[in-house]
Amino acid sequence: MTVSDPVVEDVVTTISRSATEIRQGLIGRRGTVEGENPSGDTQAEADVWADELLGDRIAGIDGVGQYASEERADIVDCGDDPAASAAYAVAVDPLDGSSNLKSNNTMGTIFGVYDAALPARGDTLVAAGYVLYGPITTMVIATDDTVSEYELTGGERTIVERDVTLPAEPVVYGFGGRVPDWPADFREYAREIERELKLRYGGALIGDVNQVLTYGGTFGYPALESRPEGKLRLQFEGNPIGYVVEQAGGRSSNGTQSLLTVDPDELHDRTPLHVGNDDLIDRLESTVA
Ligand code: AFP
Repeated sequence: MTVSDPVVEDVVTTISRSATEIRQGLIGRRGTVEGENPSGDTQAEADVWADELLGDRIAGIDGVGQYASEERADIVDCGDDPAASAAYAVAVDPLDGSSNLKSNNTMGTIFGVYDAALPARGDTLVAAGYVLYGPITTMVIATDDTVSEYELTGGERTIVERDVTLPAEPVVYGFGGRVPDWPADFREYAREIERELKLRYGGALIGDVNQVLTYGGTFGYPALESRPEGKLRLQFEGNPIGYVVEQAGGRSSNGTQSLLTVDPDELHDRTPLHVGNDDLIDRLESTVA
């Protein structure tokens, strides 16, 4: 099943076809490189390699005017006229959860296709999604029409579920950061949720969010006492994941508002990130607001 917008379809196909290569390329690239990414995080060899691979391919797509990555300080202007009104901007987290490489746990590739120059609000997204490197490689693609899930084999994608929606009854939760570093109001909310749902936290946003999309519940990486701006990046993680979950009938929040309505200042802005069933996010906002 293809996406109706031909440029978005090209982006999605480029990522899905690269995913098989990325998964294979993780072998032998599990070490870290000198230096840090623009957010100050340690980089795995695979982070840099996946970014170079995806950057070259996505920047070459007609209709893409900008490429930006969690691993690069600056935006890459692509094509003849990057500022062309018809041009989309593609933001990518090439390898989300790369610290899971060492422990051989789930990881992902996250993408967002913005109909605006970066840094952009999440409500300018026309498509977003992720590849999940789990026991099998799957891909979730959200557009303004629907959310679909695919299995990826041999560079091709096979639809496994159309119109993916968050299950009405929440089952799982996962919260990042350390408990002593959670603000008191979030700790109060977390204590309630812990008594109601099952803990599922794997250390990679994509793996944890995919559990919420599959079983219902909530994932959060809250504002911390030591880091009130949160850990996760708005352009590369918050907006794309917020878009997917909202398109699937759930909600996203930075603690006070939908992630998709946050006005960005900088390309690598961080944000508190909460996604999941409506009533769980409503309860979060009423507790921490
Ligand atoms: P890495 O890409 O450095 O592994 O970070 C993964 C991540 O950005 C996101 O995927 C996780 O939800 C979150 O960080 C995990 O953070 P903690 O290591 O603090 O639990």
